[in-house]
Amino acid sequence: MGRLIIVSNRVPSPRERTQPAGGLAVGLRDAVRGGSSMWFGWSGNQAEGDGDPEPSIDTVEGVTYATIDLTESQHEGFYQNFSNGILWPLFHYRVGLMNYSRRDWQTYLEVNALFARTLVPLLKPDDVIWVHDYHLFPLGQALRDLGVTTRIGFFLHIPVPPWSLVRSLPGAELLLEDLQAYDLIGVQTDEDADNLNQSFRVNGLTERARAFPIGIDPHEFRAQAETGADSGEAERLHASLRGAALVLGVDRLDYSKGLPERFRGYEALIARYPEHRGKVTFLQVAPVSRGDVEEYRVLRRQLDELTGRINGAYAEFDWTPIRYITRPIARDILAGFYRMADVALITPLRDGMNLVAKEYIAAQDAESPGVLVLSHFAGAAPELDEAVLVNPYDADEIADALHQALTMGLDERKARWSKLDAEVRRTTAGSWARDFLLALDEAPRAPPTPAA
Ligand code: GDG
Repeated sequence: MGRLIIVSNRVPSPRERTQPAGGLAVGLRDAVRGGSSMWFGWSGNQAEGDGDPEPSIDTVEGVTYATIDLTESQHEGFYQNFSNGILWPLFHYRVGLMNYSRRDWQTYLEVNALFARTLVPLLKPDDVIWVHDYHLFPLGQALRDLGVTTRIGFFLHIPVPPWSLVRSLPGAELLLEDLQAYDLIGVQTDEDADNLNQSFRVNGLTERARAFPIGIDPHEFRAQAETGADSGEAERLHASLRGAALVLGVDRLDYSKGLPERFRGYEALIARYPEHRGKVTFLQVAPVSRGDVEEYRVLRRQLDELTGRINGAYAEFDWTPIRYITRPIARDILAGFYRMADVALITPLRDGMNLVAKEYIAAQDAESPGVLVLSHFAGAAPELDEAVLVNPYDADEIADALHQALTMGLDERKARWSKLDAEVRRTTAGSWARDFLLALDEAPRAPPTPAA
């Protein structure tokens, strides 16, 4: 067996205790454990000179971490502008937020070529390469152009819209052609696979997409939640609620997560069901993400305003309807909060999967589990269909779902939760990686690259 080479834009620093919020790092950390593997990507640091950077290499607990620095203009064009300002909104069905520029597209291609040039000297002939996410669509082709013939798989963590939307990206056909260099393309749901295969088909390309829904490590998360629920922080949170029910939201501060719509849904609950006033508290944890992209700054201002307005209108001198935190919270404490929460309110407008939904289920106490209110548009919804599913655009539907969740009897909570828990245990981070890599091993090989 050759090594497993994971490539992603950001490589989490193995020596840092606090890991950044974000689903990709969480899923992959579990995948690289055990076996011989290398994780390659951007260090998060700024390069000084203009020449190709030297990778820095660090081996921790059997995993080799090889990272390169990027210059400020590479980071801006490749990561901030093209990946997060163009591809992210487009793939989340938000074409109107896409800020297209040819120059950024060029930088995106150049950085992918740079990743390929610096990775190739580190490769061995029987390595298996697994590339992750939209930052690196063209990497497989760039590696093939440099003569790499081993298996290369790709996994896309975000949703895939139909071709009628994808085609709004100038040059979308070129990206699809580049994707043909991968032997297998994994996406989160059947809908995503159908959409991507449709894009391949209408462009006369081979259908290579298959659904591999990502999971978590439920045993580890449950243990963290049990420890976290006994922490001083959980005790303080509990005491501060003074008997009120806890509704919890946890998301990176991102416009795909439906936060303003969610706040309005919660407002509709306390407006239309006055019996919950003073009896419920909504805690939203939303660590700031991509704060240097304009749309994210706009969203933050909007949420600041909404929170202030709703609290101003409904608070009592001894009750605050919404508690809103934009700093990250340590993972084990957060897990404890999940366990304490009576309801998790997870209402993205679009989401590749949404690991928070799975973590919430894993964290529950089987004797008195909480209720998951989940958007139809999360990739997790087809698997977690025993949740109370909502259309996140309808504030009144969110309010009704919250009321249903807050008043649900123990028997129904247990019945729903045990089915959800079985789903969360069925596809874990480990089984996801194994299933993908097995399928990659068996996939028909991508056709050889035509001579340049
Ligand atoms: C992308 C796709 C897909 C959140 N706040 C804090 C914190 N988190 C952790 C959560 C969870 C992770 O970050 C978020 O994962 P999600 O899956 O919910 O969302 P994205 O970051 O958008 O991830 C997504 C995922 O990739 C995997 O394929 O599911 O659809 O968008 O683990 O717990 N962690 C800590 N403090 C926080 O305040 N420590």
